[in-house]
Amino acid sequence: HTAAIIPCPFNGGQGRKGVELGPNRLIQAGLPSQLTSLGWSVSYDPSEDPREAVAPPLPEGDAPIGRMKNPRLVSEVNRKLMGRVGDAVGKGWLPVTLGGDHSLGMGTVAGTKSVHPDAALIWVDAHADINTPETTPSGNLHGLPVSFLLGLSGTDVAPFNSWMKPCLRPTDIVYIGLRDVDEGEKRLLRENGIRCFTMHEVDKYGIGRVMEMALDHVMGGREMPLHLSFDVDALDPTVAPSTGTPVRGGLTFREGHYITEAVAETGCLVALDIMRQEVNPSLKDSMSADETVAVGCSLARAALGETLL
Ligand code: DIR
Ligand code: MN
Ligand code: MN
Ligand code: MN
Repeated sequence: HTAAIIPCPFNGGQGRKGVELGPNRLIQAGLPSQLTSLGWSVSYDPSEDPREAVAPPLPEGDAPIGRMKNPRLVSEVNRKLMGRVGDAVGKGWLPVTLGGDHSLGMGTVAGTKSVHPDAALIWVDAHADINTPETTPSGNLHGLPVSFLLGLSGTDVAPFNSWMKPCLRPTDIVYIGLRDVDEGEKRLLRENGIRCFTMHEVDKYGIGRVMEMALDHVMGGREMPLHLSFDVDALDPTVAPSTGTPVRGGLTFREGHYITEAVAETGCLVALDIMRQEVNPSLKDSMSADETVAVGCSLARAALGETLL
């Protein structure tokens, strides 16, 4: 098996600096060699500067379009990322995309879907990231990737509609860990009948039963390609403190890892995103950054088959 590490130091989908430092920190922490130790052959080119992929030339500038901030930048970065993820999946490799903010989910999922149109998607997040250009309260595109993938009303807009075609059905996606969902998003989730396991369901059923139900829902017990997009802010801030919008009451360390372990057990994982470990370079925060980076690495290892025994 080959895992292709795709570092994506991108912060254009939201306003805070720091999220672009995550990928390099995971690599410095030894993620490539950790995956090698698990028996993967790892495709990763240290001589390639990942910053080039996230800084495309934008001759026409990047003024907001409607409420959307940095629309051309986010669009172009995701268009390229779709190609990279699609190439890897097409070769039978497992792309491990290291974000970067979660607007990148647009490109990663579209890349997986370009090869496996029937792929299931598990979105682990405190947030639903399903605002549309009309419902977004912030204009930050990290809050919109799922609506573009679904092709919800209002998403057929330039510059995205030149390359991004709706590729996800509402029955393909399941959420785990939600606890900070905007009013407009609640309506969209309801209207589209999307299955959500919020923190309430995690408390009620336990993570074991939640994973059974989640996998049943999107994969129906069948062998089906599976994409896991893991936003580190799904974890409780005590576990992953170094993230831009900490929301209390999140997944424990074990619950987060159980999700990735259960995904590994399916044997169906075809693409993995580890998004949004934000790293603040200031000394005061360096401990929490280290902890968060360590959790990002261990989640990736668990998803790629590391077991406790
Ligand atoms: C918020 C985004 N719902 C918005 N929040 C996220 O601005 O659309 N934070 N995704 O991580
Ligand atoms: Mn997210
Ligand atoms: Mn989030
Ligand atoms: Mn389905």
